[in-house]
Amino acid sequence: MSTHKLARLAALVLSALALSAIAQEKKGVTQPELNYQAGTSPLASEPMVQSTNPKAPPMTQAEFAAAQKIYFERCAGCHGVLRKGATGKSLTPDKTLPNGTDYLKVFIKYGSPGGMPNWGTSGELTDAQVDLMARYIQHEPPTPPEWGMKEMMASLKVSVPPEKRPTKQMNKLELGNLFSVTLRDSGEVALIDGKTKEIVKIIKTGYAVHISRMSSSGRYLYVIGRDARINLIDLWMEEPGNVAEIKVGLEARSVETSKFKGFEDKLAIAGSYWPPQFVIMDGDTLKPLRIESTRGTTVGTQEYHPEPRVAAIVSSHYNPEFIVNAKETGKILIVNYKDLKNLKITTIDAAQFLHDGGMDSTGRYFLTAANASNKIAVVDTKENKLAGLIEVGKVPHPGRGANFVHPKFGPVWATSHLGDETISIIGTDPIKHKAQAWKVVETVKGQGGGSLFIKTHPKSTNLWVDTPLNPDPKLSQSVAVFDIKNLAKGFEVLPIGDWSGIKDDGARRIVQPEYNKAGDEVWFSVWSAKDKTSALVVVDDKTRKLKAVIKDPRLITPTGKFNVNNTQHDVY
Ligand code: DHE
Repeated sequence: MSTHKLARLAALVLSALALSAIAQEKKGVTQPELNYQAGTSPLASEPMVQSTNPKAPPMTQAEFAAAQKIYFERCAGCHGVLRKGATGKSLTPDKTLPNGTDYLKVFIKYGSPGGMPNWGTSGELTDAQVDLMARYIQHEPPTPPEWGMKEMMASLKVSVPPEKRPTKQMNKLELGNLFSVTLRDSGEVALIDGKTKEIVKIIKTGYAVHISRMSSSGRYLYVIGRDARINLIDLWMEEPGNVAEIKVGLEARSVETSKFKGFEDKLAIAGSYWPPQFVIMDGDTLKPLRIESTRGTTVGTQEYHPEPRVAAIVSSHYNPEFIVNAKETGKILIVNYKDLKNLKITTIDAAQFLHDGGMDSTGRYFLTAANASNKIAVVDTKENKLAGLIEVGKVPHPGRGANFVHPKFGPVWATSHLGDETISIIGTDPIKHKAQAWKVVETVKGQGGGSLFIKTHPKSTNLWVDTPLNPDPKLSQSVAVFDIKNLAKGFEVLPIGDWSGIKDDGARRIVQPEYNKAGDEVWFSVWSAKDKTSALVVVDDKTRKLKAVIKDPRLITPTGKFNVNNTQHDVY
């Protein structure tokens, strides 16, 4: 190596060490937060073609395969499947080759305050693996296979055809108060009776199951796994169970159903991370009808992006339309499902890195986080226009958000943040509170950063804010609750982790408040690793006192909980 190169490298190591120290001190970019973004992709086990770049350092096929696995388990969540960049930087050979192996090794080992984890010094990767990854990213990124109509049809299984299904509810369950609970690491959902708190049934679903959504009537439950498998569960059967399943891609997060008058229970839609596309299906069989790619140009600089992942999807109540977030391009697609042969899509420019979101209390406006842009975009689903683009705190993460009536500013919607402790409250009434509409009317401070979900209910005056990804266990194992009538008073902290009675050394992260149908109970997941005890804790909403603890060896890694009635009617 030349003296010049050596000097450059020495300077880089020194600055990387300094930056890494700053990064660790810097509030907001915590290790759990980074790990959350860099979640494991099921693509790690997909066979892909190795294309070798002769200018890049040599790699054997075995080395390439090992590096590819690490890439999809640790890096793809931020840098993208094709390494074109998402919330992390682009890592294509035109960028990585000029830097060279030694330079790249420093970044991989020590990280950067921009958000790159210190994979080497944290002990997550050995020096040999750091070297492997530095060489790997100088080669052409391998491309996973596409997944079109042929593959979808081959994966479709309709185990109980519609004509063999009951014509009325055959069980005695109070379906509106049933909860579908994600058992993340066992690839299952638990159906739990809201009144008795008993597990009605555990149903096998996709790998690292992600969310549940309801059909318009509340009869069908749709569950999607990260492996893009959708399970259709009929809640009317004597014993609710799977009636159809399909694999819509290789990796996915979102599923939704048609809710417009005349289309109730008729259609379903799923969006995938890979391939970057969405598919509209028959609501009662999951038969794919129309696949549409999201590949295209980004908002602002209008550069081509090869893999805009599909994030949240909601269903319009005003038009026969689905509202689809294309994450990397920052575009919100309003897909009219009335005529699938002559598909009409309205494209709304929002901001990059669209993620999760929900409706306002009237069901007309969709408020969604452009998370790494620190913005909330508002879409008017009646007029199909962008109603606002609002600067909020650092990395908003609302889930579906929280709607309530602010004592001074009228109807509002709130989000908490992954990257700071604030809660941004946004006015949502453009008629009676025009001056405040689509503006942050108040910002309050919660317990800390690392929040994922915020929740209230129309019948409640409590606003619950979780902090499961905060590095301080005191915060990640408890929840903050505000009084909506007096937000300035600050919050009370409830030690949900302690209330669960779990004594082993599990993480006991408290995640995702979810109300029961009546709005007088809030359910929390106490989320520990799959070999540790987890639980659900139910709190009385009025008294804020412990009401019940649901513990069962089958409750492995519970995370999201979806009350049938609240999910069906967008109550949050
Ligand atoms: Fe989620 C919703 C993507 C990690 C629990 N998550 C969503 C949505 C998206 C998404 C796009 C919105 C779906 C919709 O409304 O149509 N989630 C991702 C990721 O890409 C990410 C960051 C990394 C990954 O590897 O998947 C990720 N999510 C997580 C978790 O680690 C969580 C906390 C635990 C788990 O079960 O995996 C988690 N995500 C949830 C939950 C919702 C969700 C509970 C639905 C919230 C709601 O109230 O609707």
